[in-house]
Amino acid sequence: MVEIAKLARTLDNAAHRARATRQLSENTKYTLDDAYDIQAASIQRRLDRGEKRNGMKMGFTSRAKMVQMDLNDMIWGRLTDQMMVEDGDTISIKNYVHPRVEPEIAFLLKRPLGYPCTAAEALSAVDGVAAAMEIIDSRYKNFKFSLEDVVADNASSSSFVVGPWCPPDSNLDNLGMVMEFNGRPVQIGSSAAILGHPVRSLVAAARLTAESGERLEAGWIVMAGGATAAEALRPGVNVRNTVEGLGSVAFNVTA
Ligand code: OOG
Ligand code: MG
Repeated sequence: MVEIAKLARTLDNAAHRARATRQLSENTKYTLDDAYDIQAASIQRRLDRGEKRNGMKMGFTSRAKMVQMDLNDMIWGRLTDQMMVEDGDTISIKNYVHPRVEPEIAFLLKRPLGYPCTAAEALSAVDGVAAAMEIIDSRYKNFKFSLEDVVADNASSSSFVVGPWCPPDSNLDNLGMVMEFNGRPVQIGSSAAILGHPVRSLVAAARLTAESGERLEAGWIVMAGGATAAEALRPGVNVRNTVEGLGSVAFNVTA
């Protein structure tokens, strides 16, 4: 028997205290289904502390990310209101273990989205699209993990920041994306890196949530996944992601 609650507590504590922990798979044999159960239980602890669920994130939807982390399967995680950083705000590196940032695109849903759905149906549930960034912060030492380990650890999700919402019918096809540290480009990519088109990530998000017995809800944000490899954060950087036609989103990092 895999001790779901105990493993969930280990990861929740590691996130809460910003202290790295060993990969669960070093001591425990568990399946991918167990991993999603551990994730759900660890997020439930956050909800029990008063956080509110407000979306979901997709992971490994681009080749750049799969290559960087040496994993080839799409994964997903859960977002809460506490994870949200306001556009332009400052985060303290102290609250993280070893954070990295990646340029993304976010969707805001105006109505629930079940599965099956076509790309057009998915887009008809969208209220806005925006330039976004995800701050990932694996709770495992050295940012190293198996597929099960990273799924249990809420797909490394730690924080996310979303720029001004643009109209839902904005073109998302092959948009240039530039992520800068203090005005210097550190990652350059295209929205096409995200499964060929970010709406495919939204459809996949609907499918994966449905498969786990949940549903994408009205008001939720869906993060489509990093278009490029992630960059390590350090104090003193201003981080900006600019997406062609969608504008930009930024935050600052202090010690
Ligand atoms: C896992 C999370 C992947 C993405 O956008 O592909 C992810 C990780 O790289 O630690 O968030
Ligand atoms: Mg991501």
